[in-house]
Amino acid sequence: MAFRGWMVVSAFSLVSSAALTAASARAGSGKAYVSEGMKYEVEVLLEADGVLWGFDFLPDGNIVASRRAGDMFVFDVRTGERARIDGVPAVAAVGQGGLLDVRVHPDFKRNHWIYFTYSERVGDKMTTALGRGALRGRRLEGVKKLFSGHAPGSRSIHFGSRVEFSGPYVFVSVGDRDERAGAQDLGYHNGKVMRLNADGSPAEGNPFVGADGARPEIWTYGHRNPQGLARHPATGEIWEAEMGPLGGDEVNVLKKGANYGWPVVTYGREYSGERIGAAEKAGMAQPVVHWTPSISPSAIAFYDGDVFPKWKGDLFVGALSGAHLRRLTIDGGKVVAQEEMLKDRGERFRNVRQGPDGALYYSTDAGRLSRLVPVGSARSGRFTAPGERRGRGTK
Ligand SMILES: [Ca+2]
Repeated sequence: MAFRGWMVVSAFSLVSSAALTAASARAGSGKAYVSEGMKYEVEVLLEADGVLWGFDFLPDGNIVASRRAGDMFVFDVRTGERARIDGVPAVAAVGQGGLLDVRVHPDFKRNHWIYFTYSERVGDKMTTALGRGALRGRRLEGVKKLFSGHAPGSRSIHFGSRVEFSGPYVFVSVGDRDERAGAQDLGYHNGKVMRLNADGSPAEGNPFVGADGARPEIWTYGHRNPQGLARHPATGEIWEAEMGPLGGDEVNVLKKGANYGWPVVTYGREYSGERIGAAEKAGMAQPVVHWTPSISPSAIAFYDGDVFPKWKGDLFVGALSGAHLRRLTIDGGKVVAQEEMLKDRGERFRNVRQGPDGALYYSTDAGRLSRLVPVGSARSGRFTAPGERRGRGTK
């Protein structure tokens, strides 16, 4: 496929190679999958190099995406054109670190704000940071660091992190940085989910404001490596997914000030097989669902679109080591059914989001950005959701 793309580039040198990669990939596999009686197929939109960590939708229907290696770009779904965004700060792309999540602020039309998380160097250590800039044209302007996790650590793993908006608040998750005790210590941001104002300051009403030695940004604690955050479209609750060690991956519903247990309470074990903690303890919240063996959940997303009506209310989980997209049917806050999807594709599913067109989009560690559409609509490249016009997003 790459060779064919290169050939076309030679013939039509005015068109960018990124555009051609997308256009030739769009032909898709044409393979039909079935879920809840609905036939769907995968439309590969883009093949980038390396881990496509985050992506989100701009109001004009274009997609802003982050590569863990450290760059951000805007992708035009209609033309396949990809344009690099200038002004992205340098990140520490080491181990699991790099440029991580990227989100479009709900009020982007007015403020042009893009939020992103990344691992940054602090002396000879690293930590997780949250940045914001205004996207104007193909440039991030007025970039500011809004938050930087305490304390920086020497390991290059467990940075988290996701960003989720809810009303005026910005939720950000940070991993335990492989220093377990910190997840239970309110003096550290490690192993926590923060609730911030739009400018990165601690939100009013946060549970540990004024508590001795506690970080005022903290909303919940006792997390290991949370790479999934999603606001429930009906209840407004923030749901979270985190990776356990050997087993013990979890999805949690976040409650103000709650302790999710790590490493005191976990269903996971040491890689040697030894127990780490107890399964339960009074005062520590239990997950909604947990997985042993591990599937390594990265992003999570609720589906509430009209394109796949039988998926309404379901939670999608991108699994890395599990190499599938997992669909959870939720009833009364409980997981009542699970489906492993797209297992035949052999991908590590890094991010998943519903598009403004009602299709389900995902990105992978191999750098593919794809969407699930009803069978027959991918190859035309003209998929349009019922009752919606292309490029008229709401997010
Ligand atoms: Ca837990």
